[in-house]
Amino acid sequence: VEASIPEGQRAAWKKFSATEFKTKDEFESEVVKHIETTLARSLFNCDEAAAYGGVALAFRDRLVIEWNRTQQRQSSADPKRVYYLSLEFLMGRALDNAMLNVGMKDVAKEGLGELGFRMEDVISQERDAALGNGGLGRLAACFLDSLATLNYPAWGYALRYKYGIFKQEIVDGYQVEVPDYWLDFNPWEFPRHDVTVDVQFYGHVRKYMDESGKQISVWEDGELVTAVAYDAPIPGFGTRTTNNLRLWSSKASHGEFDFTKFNSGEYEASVAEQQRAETISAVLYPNDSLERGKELRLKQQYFWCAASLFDIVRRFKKSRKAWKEFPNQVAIQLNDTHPTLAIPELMRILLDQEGLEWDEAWSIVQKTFGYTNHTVLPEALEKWSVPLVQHLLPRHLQIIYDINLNFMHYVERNFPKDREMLGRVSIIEESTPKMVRMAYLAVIGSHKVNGVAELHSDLIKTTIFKDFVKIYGPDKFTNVTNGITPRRWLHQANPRLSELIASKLGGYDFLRDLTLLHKIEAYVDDKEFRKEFQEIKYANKVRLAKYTKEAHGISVNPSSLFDIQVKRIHEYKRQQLNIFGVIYRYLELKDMSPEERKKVQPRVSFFGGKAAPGYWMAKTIIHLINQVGAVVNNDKDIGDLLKVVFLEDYNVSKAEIICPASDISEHISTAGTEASGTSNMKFVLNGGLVIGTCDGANIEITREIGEDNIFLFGNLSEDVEDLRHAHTYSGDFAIDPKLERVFAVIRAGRFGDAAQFSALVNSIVEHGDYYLVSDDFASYIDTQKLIDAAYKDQEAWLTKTITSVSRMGFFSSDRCIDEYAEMIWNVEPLAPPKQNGA
Ligand code: GLG
Repeated sequence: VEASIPEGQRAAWKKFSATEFKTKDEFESEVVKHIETTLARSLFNCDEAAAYGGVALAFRDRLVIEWNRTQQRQSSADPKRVYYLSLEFLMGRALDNAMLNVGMKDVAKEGLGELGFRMEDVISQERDAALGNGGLGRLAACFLDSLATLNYPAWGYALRYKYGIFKQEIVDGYQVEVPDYWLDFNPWEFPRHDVTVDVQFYGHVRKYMDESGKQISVWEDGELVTAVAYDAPIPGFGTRTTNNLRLWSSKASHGEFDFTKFNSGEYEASVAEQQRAETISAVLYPNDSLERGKELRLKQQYFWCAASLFDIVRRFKKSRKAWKEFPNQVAIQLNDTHPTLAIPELMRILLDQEGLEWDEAWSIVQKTFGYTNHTVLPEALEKWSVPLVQHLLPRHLQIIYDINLNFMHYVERNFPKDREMLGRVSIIEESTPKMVRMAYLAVIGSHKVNGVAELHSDLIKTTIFKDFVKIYGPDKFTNVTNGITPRRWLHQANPRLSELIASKLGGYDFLRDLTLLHKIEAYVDDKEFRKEFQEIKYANKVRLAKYTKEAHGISVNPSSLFDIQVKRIHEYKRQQLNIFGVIYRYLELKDMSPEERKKVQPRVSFFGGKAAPGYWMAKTIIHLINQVGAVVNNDKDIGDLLKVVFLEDYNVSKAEIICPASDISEHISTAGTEASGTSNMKFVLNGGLVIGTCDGANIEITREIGEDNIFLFGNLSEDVEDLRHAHTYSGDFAIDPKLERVFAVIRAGRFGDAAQFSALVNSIVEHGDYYLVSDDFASYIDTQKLIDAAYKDQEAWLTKTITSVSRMGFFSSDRCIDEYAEMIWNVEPLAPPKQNGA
């Protein structure tokens, strides 16, 4: 790599090179310097927010030093790199993570104390970076943590949304969305005003023959929007590798605004173009597992893919290797179909700009991409209308048609007898208007396709991609079961449990190799260990109870059984099943005599999660939960026996408080609908048990921890189709009598105006109960009773939780990343040198 400082001056440079703080005093000196200079505050006006700023900047300096070294090391070694393209990265807070990964938190805590601040207060000043909706975005964030920790040369690429996922407020029991402007102070990002890409939209394609008779396509007369890079350092745990997350921000391409218009008095018109351009990266679409075909969304996708690909190709070209080497230098993973336009975009670059022949370009493309599918729900499968793609990306539509034509020929040759197959697998759906099926394009343009848990990966092969398994053979399809980073979801969220484990295992190696957890199973009968383990769970419940009181004014008893369901609100995840079960429990309590009530296991039912703003049924479910809470929590007969809490604005930093505090968490999706789920892993790793259906990763959790340690219920995925069919056609579909009782009190207005809940009830009673709430209700209630009984035997319960924790090693995202690296990316780690100094 060329250095910009001449040989003769490098000694001086090196002498003054930035260094990391090493002691408490050095830390304090940097914090004070940043507060006084970078933030222009003083001894007299330093509040907790400013203290957060000072600490964040001090740690940021450390990260930047290692980040620069890592980037330089990767530039000179020039190994194969991984590029993880994800429209969402749900990062949460960065400071605590930086301190833990860098390993200086204790020093900082002491130093901060000397300056007059408490570490917890300072940490909680930070806003969540909430550039994601739910599981898919958080998975991407866990993957970045693992990639850095395992020393893989890897980049994340996404958009720098001005507004992340909205903040949820509950007003009179209803969800209200409030914009999340999170950038007013974000010390973790670095604008790279020198790293820009002009991205084209609209226009048309001109074709001509060159002298050699070759067809040339020129995409011209479009509109340009500039992408500006913003970089964020991603530190690994216990390693100096610090990778890069690059976020693109959009701005108008020629100057700031139109001066001719400005000078002629058309002030508003003069800034219109600028605003139009900035709109592209303005806001994250707040839908989880739902796609709605809006032009701005397609613009976001192309803008991000084009900028990222330009950047990746630019980096590749620096190495001056032949094009056929591209797949040996570059692995691109498509996180869902959102970045699928990267496939025709790379084709366009190779064909139109680099002059490669189709076959060579296509072979490079297929070897470069891998595609991860995250759902089989039909409403989540992306399709874009052909006229829209034609209008916005005319050249890409031609390339997609050419890809499809070649593919159709291939299918025709290989399956001459199955004429229907062509229509079924075509990238273009012959509807009105015609639609581009993005998932098919992603499958055809990639060398590997993976699902995110075993059941899910099997299901995609027998449902949405069945024909493609025939066409390509089964080896193109694989599974990588999801995982979570134990740094954030154990060490950071539950420091006391992490410390207890470390005390038994002789250190924190388990945070880098989570399978070492199996060694704590030896302590399952150790009195001292059991006592501490139980105390830690209790303390975590106290912490959540305290939060519940502060945030919602609801007092809950930490000795109650804490039952938690936190995730996006969606009919397939069945929060309605949970709340109907709560109502049923309430009715049973009301029926009891005071004597009988004394024998009941007290319980708190916690809910949390956002509904997509346009998802009316999900909003109704939130409303019902809050209405039930209002009745139950104020019923003198009930007291502590049952409480219902809706935790407002569920997000990553709240999950860090919530996940360690469960006795039971609920993962109760209709079998076959939840691809994996990842909060199930977080709850079990923190010593909670699960009530769940045989769905997603619940199945593998059961395999790992043993079926005695999980409460499974409900119909199996192989029976779902028949049940649905019977609901609609057999005529004798009867609602479960216990559920009927619940509906009767809702209809009677026990939880407020019944009309508000009629669509929810009718979706089950009259419209076929697509999510099998009634079919699973009895088995759900019975299983909840088993849980109450099991919880009475605290010793047996404790044994189950300790055993489960010790068997969760498989669910580290480090294991996932090693599997991707080996099966899909073919990349090797690039470890930092042992000695300091790059
Ligand atoms: C998905 C699924 C989840 C899955 C997550 C990460 O719904 O089951 O755990 O991604 O793979 N669309 C999603 O958020």
